[in-house]
Amino acid sequence: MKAAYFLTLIAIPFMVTAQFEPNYDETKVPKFTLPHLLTTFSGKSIGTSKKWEEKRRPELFQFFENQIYGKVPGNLDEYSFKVLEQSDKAYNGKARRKQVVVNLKKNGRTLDFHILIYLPKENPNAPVFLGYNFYGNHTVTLDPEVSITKAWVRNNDNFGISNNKADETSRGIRTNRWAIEKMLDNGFGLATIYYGEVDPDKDDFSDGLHTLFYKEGQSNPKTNEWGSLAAWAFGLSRAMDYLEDDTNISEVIVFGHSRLGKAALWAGATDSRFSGVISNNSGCGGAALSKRKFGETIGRINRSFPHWFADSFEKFSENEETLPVDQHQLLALIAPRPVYVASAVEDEWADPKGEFLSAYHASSIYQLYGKKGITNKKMPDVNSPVQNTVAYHLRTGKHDVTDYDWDQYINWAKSFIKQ
Ligand code: GTR
Repeated sequence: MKAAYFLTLIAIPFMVTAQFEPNYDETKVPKFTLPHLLTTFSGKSIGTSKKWEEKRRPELFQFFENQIYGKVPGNLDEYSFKVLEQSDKAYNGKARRKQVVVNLKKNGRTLDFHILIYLPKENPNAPVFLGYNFYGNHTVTLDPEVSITKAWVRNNDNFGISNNKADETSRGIRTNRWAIEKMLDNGFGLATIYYGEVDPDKDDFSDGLHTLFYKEGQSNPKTNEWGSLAAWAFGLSRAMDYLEDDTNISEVIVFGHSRLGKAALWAGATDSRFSGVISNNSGCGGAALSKRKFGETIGRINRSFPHWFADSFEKFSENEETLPVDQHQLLALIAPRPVYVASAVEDEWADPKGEFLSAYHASSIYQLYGKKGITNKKMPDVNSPVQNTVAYHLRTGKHDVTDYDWDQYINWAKSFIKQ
C-alpha cells in the first residue's frame, strides 16, 4: 500500500509531462479576460503617460519581477572589462572586430563572459544589435580569429559538440542565423555573447551568475529571486555597461531568439538604455499571451525548464486564470521605446497569434506617449510586416532566425535610430 502510494507520487509529474497535449485549435482557446493595461490592480484607470509611470508601470514591473522572472539579489561588488583583441581587417576589411572580456565580482567570486563585436568601418559611431547566441561566439561567423568558448555547451551531434565542449568543428555552424554582412552593409554592427558563459542553460544552480550572489550556505536562489532568464537579462545589461562607453557605438538594440527572446524582452523592460527590443519567436513566457494556453503553456514550460523563471511562477502552472497580468504588459514595460515581435507560421508552439495580440494590446500605452503601435486587431498577412514603434511580422517557415527577419529588423531600426 505504502509502496504503491510512493510510486504514484513519483509517477505523477512524469505522467503529466508525457501527457501534455498542446492545444493548436483556435476554437479550444479558453474564454478569458485579458488584464487591463491601463487599469491599476486597485481599479483606477490610467489616462496619461505620467500616471502610467507613477502608478501602473511600477506595480506591473514589481509583479513581473517578483512573480515571474525573479529579482536580482543585490549589486555586484566590482565590474571590469578588457579588450582582448581587435582588428580592422575583419570581413575583408569591411569591419572592425573587437573581442572583449567582461569580469564580474561579488562575495569574492568571479565570472567572465566574452562579447564579440563587429562594427562597420564606414560608420565610426554605429548602432548595434546585441544578442546572445546558443553555442558560442565562434559559431556565428567563419572568422578564424574568433575565440572558442571554454564554458559548458550543450552537446549537439550535428554541430560536432560532445563532452559539453566546443571546438573548431562548430566554427560557423550558426552563420545562417546572423546576417552579419547585411548588418554591416546597412551601417549596423553586431555584439554577441554566448549565453552559457553567463549562466549555463541547465537546471542546476551550482554554476553561473547566480552563485556569485549566494550567502554563506546558500545553494539556490530564493523563491522570488532570479531564474536563468533574469540572469541572462542581467548579463545583457552588463554588456551594455561596456557598449555604452565604446566610442564606436551609438546605440544598442537588444535582440533574442526563442528563450533568448524572452531574456531580451526582460532586459528591455529592466534596462531603459536599450533603445529598441526585438523578440524573435519568443513564445511562452516571452511575447505570447499566457492565458490563451495555445501551444506551450506555463505548466509545461515550468516542468521542462524549471530553472528559467523564479520559483514563484510555479503557482501559475495549469492556473493561468489566476494570473493578474499577461505578457502584453511585459511589452508595455518597454514603452515608449520601440519593440518588435516576430513569429513564424510553422512555430505554433510559440503561438503566433498570441504573440501578435500581445503586441496589439501593448499598443495602448504607446498611444499615450503619442507613438504608433499596432492599430489593427486583425493579424497581418504572412510576410506583410507592420512596422510602427510597435512592430510585428509573421513570416513563412519554422522556428528560426532568417535573413528575412534581419531584413525587417534592419529596415525598422533605420526608422528610429539617430543617424
Ligand atoms: C523550447 C521551449 C520554448 C523556446 C525554445 C527555444 O523547447 O519550449 O519556450 O524557448 O525551446 O529556446 O528554442
